[in-house]
Order: sequence, then C-alpha cells, then structure tokens
Amino acid sequence: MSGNESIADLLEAFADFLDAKDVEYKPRAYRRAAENIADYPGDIATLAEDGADAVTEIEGVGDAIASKVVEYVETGTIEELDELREELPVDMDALTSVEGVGPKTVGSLHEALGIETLDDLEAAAEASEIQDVSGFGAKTEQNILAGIDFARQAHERQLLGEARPRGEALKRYLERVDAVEACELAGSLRRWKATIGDVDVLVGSDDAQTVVDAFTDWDGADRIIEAGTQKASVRTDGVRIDLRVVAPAEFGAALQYFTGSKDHNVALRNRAIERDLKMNEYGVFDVAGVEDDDQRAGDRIAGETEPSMYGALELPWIAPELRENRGEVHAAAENSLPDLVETEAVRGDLHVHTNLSDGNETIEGMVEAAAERGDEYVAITDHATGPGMVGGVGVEDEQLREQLTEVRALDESREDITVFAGVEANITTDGSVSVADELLAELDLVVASPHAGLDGDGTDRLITAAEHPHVDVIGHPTGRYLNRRPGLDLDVERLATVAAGHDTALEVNANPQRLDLGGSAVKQAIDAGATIAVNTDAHRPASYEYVRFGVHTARRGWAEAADVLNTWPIEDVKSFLS
Ligand code: DGT
Ligand code: CA
Ligand code: CA
Ligand code: ZN
Repeated sequence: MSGNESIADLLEAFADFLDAKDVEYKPRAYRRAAENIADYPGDIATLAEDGADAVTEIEGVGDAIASKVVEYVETGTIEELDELREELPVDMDALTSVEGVGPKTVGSLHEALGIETLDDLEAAAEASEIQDVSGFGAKTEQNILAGIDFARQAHERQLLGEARPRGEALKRYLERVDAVEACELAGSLRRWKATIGDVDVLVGSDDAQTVVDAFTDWDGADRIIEAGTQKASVRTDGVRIDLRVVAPAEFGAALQYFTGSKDHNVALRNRAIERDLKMNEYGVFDVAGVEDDDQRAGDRIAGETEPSMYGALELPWIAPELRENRGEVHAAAENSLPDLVETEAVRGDLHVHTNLSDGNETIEGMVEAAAERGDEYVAITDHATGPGMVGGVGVEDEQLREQLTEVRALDESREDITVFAGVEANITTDGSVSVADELLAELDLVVASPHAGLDGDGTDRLITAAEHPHVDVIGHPTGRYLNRRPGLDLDVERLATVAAGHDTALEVNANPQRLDLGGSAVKQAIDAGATIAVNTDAHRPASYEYVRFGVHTARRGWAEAADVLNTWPIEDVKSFLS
C-alpha cells in the first residue's frame, strides 16, 4: 500500500468512528480529504515534512486534518483516533463489510447491545435482539443475517481492482532483478476474474534462490508465509502471493499450467492424450512408446513459450480471459476464437457523474479529464432523484434541465470531444423509469439502473425498462456489489433478446466493486445479440482508469469490439442512441 493510501485509509477510519458517534459534518470532511489524498499524485509523507501548512494545499484538507496527517507521518499514529477506538472497541471493518451496516449502525448497535464483532452481530440477530433496537425492524434484522452470510463467504477473496495493481507492482519490481529472465502474473489474476483467491506470479530464471530472496525482500510483503528454493509465499494486505521460479526452457509450460483455470487445463490435457502426447507444467511431450512415468519423460515438443504449448496441440494461442472451459478449446480447434476487444478501442465513457449528484468534480472537470485521455465522446449521466433511489443524491428534473443547457453549451465550445447530455434514471421495482418522459426525450442518452430492491428475480423489471423507448443503456444490471451482495437474479438470455430488439445496450460497469454484468453473463448477452457498453460510472476523474477492468470483464464474455457500443465511431453511436 502506498503511503498516500495508508493515510487515506486512516482518515476514512476516523470518519467511520465519528459517524458511529453520530458526529455531524466532520465525517464528510474527513472522507473528502481521504479521497483527495488517495488521488494526490505526489507523496503526502514528503509534503508533511514541510508541516501542516503544506498539507493544506491539497483540496479539501483543512488545518485540523492537516495536523493529523503530520502527526501520523511523525509518530505513526493519530492519538485522537486511538482514543476513539478505545471508546468504541468495535471491529469496524468486519462489521461494516456487512451490506446495510454502516458506521452509524455500528454505533447504535454497540450502544444498545454492546456488539463489537461479527460474531456478536450474528448472535444478536439470531436471538432477534436487533429488531427491538429503536430504528431497526424485523426486516433489517433478516437483511443483516443474510449480509453476514454473504460477507463471510466472500471474505477470503480480494477484488481484482485491488489485487491487480499490487500484482503489477510486484511484477515491475521483479523485472528489475537481474536474475529474472521472464516474469508474468498467472492464475485468476491473469484471467481477470472479478475476485481473486490468491495472486500467482511466475518467474523464469536459472538462479531461483536469488529470485526467491528478492521476492521475500519486497517492500510490499507484510509477512513471509514460506520460502523455499523454487517457490515462496508472502501475505500483503490480507492477500497471499505465491511465487514460483522455473527454468526458462519450461517457462511457457508453467505459465500455461498456472494460469488455469483447472477446467481449461483438464480439457487441454485430454486433447493431448488423444494425440498420444502428455501435457503438464513442464511441457508437452511425445510419449509414444515411452514407459517411464517421470513427468519429463519423452521428447519435449513444447514448453519454452505459451503459444508453443497450444501449437503442440494444433491450437492457436487462447487468451487467458477465455480459459474457463466455456467452449474455448473447441472454438480454437475450429479457428473461430473471438477477436477480443482491447482497452485502447474504447472511444468514450457513456456513464459519468459530476458534483451535481454524488460525484466530486464539475462537468467541465470530468469532460476535460476525458478529453485529456484522448476520448472522442463522453456522456454526463448524473443520478435522477425519485422512486427507486437510495440516499439523497439524485437531482430534480428542473436541475437536470439546467444541466442539459450547460452540457449543450460546453459541447458547443469544445472541438476536441463530444459531450452527450444524459441521466442515470432509476428502474423502480415495477420497471418504470424515474424521470418524466418529456425530459428523457430531450436528453441524448439515458442510462437506467436498478438501485433499490436488489433481491429476487429482476428479469421482468429490467425488460420493462429495456423496452422503454428512451432508455439506451441498462446500467449495472444486477446491482451486485462484489463480496457484499449478490444483486438481482437475471435470465440474461431473455433480457438480452429484448434489449437487442430495442437498441438498448447492457452495461459492463467497470467499477471494480461491481464488474456488472460479469463475464459469463456478457457471453450470454452477446450470444443473444445484445450490444454491450463498457462504462466506468466515474464519480471522479481518477476512476476513468477503471475502464480496463470493464474491458477485460467483457473479454471474459468473448466480446469483440463490434459488440461494444462505446468502441464505435461517434456517428454509429448517435444512430444507436436515436
Ligand atoms: P483463485 O486463486 O482461487 O482466484 O484461482 P486460481 O485459478 O488462481 O487458482 P490457484 O491459485 O489455486 O491455482 C493457480 C492455477 O494453477 C490454477 O488456475 C490452475 C493451476 N492448478 C493449481 N492446482 C491445480 C490442480 O490441482 N490441477 C490442475 N490441473 N491445475 C491446477
Ligand atoms: Ca490464484
Ligand atoms: Ca495460488
Ligand atoms: Zn452511476
């Protein structure tokens, strides 16, 4: 974790404890400061050496917070936070990992029932004690129980959006070690799965011991779990990282093997057997007439590179995202693998928020940041208020009209990027859309998303929305939050068929907390003829970076550029929208 992120996390924790104590306003200021510190390009610790005044140069950081940052950098703790934690000795992270339980709830439940841990919370819910606390009811109690189950199940897996940057940092570090000849991330991380059990990293080297030593010396490693001569494991921020070092001549074979998935490898191994070949983590071997059952016995016909492994089985190389045994081996054999969409093919984002709703940047700021990325178009889609929205972040129709005028003027003034005026409307439980039709008709683009009532089957509800003449994109269709709530059940094929018929795109929301639709749903949607939109749902400029997580999720669903609306030239996008 970078220094800035540690400080941001600490300020977030501060805000949580203040919220739990029901302090007004202050928590918001701490959260805002935390966000800006996390986004700050320089090193805050260095800045803090010049004193609190220097730190207040960061937007949203006032004197009080700045002096806490300096205190942390100088002493390693913040005394006031320690005191808050002593006053309220709760496992805040574990408790708030339960969907529907925020810091305020933690505060109330601690006061009423003395709940400190997840186990306490579960016991209280099972004993029906929570429903008697003022402000809670039987329904909330049921939700808490369901949320605990889900949080427990999900607990061990880390989000791709957290694991991937860490894996990439490790890869950059290892590539600077002289003894390292080749280095790749493997496992589910290389397949861009939405959640990661552990991080697998593979190195090709003739000097394994040096590589293992460099790995265990890595600054990012919190704790060494084990270290041998060819492999080692460390733990960092709750995730395990497994390193394996192999001889360069076997690097491709090991990479293929440790990328998985297990099911994909089984399918390949069977194909090898059909050809009197043996495939394993050391290579592909011709074993005709070979009795020896040593793993490396026989003539090695492939192993140094990954394409050679597939080539030995008379297959083209298969992209890691496809390796889930969902027909990719068959498609490869038929030479009909998809030509997968690339992140660079995305021309613009069609789902972006500003500070008119819950974003933290102006329209101009979001548009400027999109233009700086080289995007050709961007759609401003702030939350509409009205039925189906949780929390008070939505904008009224009148504000939206004003924004529409503003967006039109901005679009007029910019030569370099086209700005679409849009909205993110809510899909209510009956499938209606929360903004007046006349207003929707004036907008260029309407994203409609489910935000409440996110359990049970959502197919009919989303179909009604997809049929709406003004709806262009169904945003984060299931409403899932990875590790927190599973979201709506969907018959994707049925929804996608209707969506295809009405020129409504289905979103792959690229926010790493969501990745919604997920890979296998994307495949079903594309097979049914639907168009996909890969959007970041950015609430600040830095979040445009999420696009790659969305694109790779779409690739897991076999998406080609032609399947993805926002890779299309602007004229084609306009005709899809109209
Ligand atoms: P994860 O870590 O749960 O997100 O998923 P993976 O796919 O990264 O799984 P992991 O870390 O247990 O193992 C990495 C890869 O190594 C896996 O995708 C395939 C391969 N592998 C591991 N154990 C076995 C095994 O017993 N049989 C086969 N065929 N492959 C294995
Ligand atoms: Ca793994
Ligand atoms: Ca592993
Ligand atoms: Zn949104």
